[in-house]
Amino acid sequence: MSEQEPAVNSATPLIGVVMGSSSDWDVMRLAAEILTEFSVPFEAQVVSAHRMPDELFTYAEQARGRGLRAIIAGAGGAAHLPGMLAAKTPVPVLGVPVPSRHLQGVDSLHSIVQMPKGVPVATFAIGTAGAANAALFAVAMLAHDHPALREQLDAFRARQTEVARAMSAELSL
Ligand code: RP5
Repeated sequence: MSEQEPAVNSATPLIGVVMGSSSDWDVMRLAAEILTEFSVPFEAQVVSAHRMPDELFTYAEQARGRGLRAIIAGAGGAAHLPGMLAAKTPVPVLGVPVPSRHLQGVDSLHSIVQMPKGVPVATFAIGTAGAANAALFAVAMLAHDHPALREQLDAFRARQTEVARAMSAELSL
């Protein structure tokens, strides 16, 4: 694990967080917050598939060489960003369906999850839960080579368990 401070757009990111628009950031920042909590170096940027196709290709083509271990890609509507990234890089792509104005993200989900056989995109839940879980999944992937992350993940889960156990005390008529 790098000793450097975690930050958006770290000099040596292990995880790329990309999205189709700055309007996706309210959702995708949940992924950034988890990566920050676990001190995983990452970068975050807008790479619109249909408005910046050249940049998308460049990003995907350079991802492995730059040392990215996973790309968390969020997009809404006809959400081709994760699939196109996956088509152009062997780096695992974790897709986050962003809620859309007219179809509430069901369109985003179907666009991302229905990849044809041969080019996988790991697809998460619509919205903030999906963004957070994609980051937790990325942490779990890194944890294999980083024992400290494994311990952090165990502690994270243990805290959740304690919170859930305490919930019974909140029940009342
Ligand atoms: C997609 O279109 C983006 O991922 C975003 O979810 C959606 C709307 O984009 P904006 O019109 O807000 O830029 O490409």
